[in-house]
Amino acid sequence: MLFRFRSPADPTPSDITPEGVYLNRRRLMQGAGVTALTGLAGGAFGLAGLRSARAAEPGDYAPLPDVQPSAFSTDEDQNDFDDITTYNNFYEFGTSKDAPSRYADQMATSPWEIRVEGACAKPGTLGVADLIERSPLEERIYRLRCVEAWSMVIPWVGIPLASVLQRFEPTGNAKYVAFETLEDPSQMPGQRSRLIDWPYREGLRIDEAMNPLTILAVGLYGRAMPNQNGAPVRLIVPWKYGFKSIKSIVRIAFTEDQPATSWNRLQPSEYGFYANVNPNVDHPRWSQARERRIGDWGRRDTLMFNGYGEQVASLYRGMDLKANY
Ligand SMILES: Nc1nc2c(c(=O)[nH]1)N[C@H]1C(S)=C(S)[C@@H](COP(=O)(O)O)O[C@H]1N2
Ligand SMILES: [Mo]
Repeated sequence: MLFRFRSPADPTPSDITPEGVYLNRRRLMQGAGVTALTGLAGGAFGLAGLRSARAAEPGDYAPLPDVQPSAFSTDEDQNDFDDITTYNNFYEFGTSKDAPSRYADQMATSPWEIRVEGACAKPGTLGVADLIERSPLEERIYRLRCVEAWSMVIPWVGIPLASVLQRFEPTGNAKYVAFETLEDPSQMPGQRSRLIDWPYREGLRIDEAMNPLTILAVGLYGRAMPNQNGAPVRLIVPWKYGFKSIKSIVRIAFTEDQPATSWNRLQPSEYGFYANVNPNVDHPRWSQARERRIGDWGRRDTLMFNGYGEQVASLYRGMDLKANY
């Protein structure tokens, strides 16, 4: 079910300006706005690109074989397939929540390779078909908490990121891991508008990347990943705000220095590098204390580290989480 109702307790759209609207406004102030806005609303997509939303069905996606359950999964109610595949953030396809489900089928996801390079002994490429075929797949039913104060519970299918990274033998200089999404405006109409300095970039400290909770997800609900959710392979870091979980990855690099990340670069006072879910540290424009689970009426308390503190709190011992937001 697509969420269409707002409880009176919800922040209004003006409380939580979707990142893209904020950016359009910023560009307006820079004098480039008219082009940016019209580009996004019509021109960039073109009439032929205007599609009606069609609910995806699990049966549209290939089943993934031998998916094992995980002790890290939550037993909370899972969001419907329909919610998970029609209420998305994937700015490469537009800034509205339904744009990815309308436009992401323009992206070709097979064959797909990820370049892995930087501070490692064995740089190379990772073929995604091969990765899926040869890796033990796990179901990880995780909470995903968006910085916009909504959340979902999603049954991902994935592979621990650590097991993938280790194949490339990171060296002692590998202090961070940087990730990049595909950049191809011919397949990603949102990239024809310069909302973000494409490609979308994210990064983790190496110990965060190696934490057993961190996965590369290749599907959901036991099936291949829908394009709007980041096919064919995306990151999932469940204790961090959703924007860290970068989609449709084509490059992974081990780095010595903290890599530049898209949201941090756009608005450093609002989006930190760490972006750990933290109900005690408000976003400058709204509270992070509570959240709306998509599909629910009311709101619930947001949990420290999105409820994954037992696994990850030790990563941040001694750090000031107000300064390192
Ligand atoms: N490349 C890319 N990755 C991205 C985004 C994006 O716009 N582009 N949005 C992020 C945000 S803000 C969220 S909340 C999650 C949403 O994932 P979902 O649509 O699968 O629920 O993806 C993240 N990964
Ligand atoms: Mo998000």
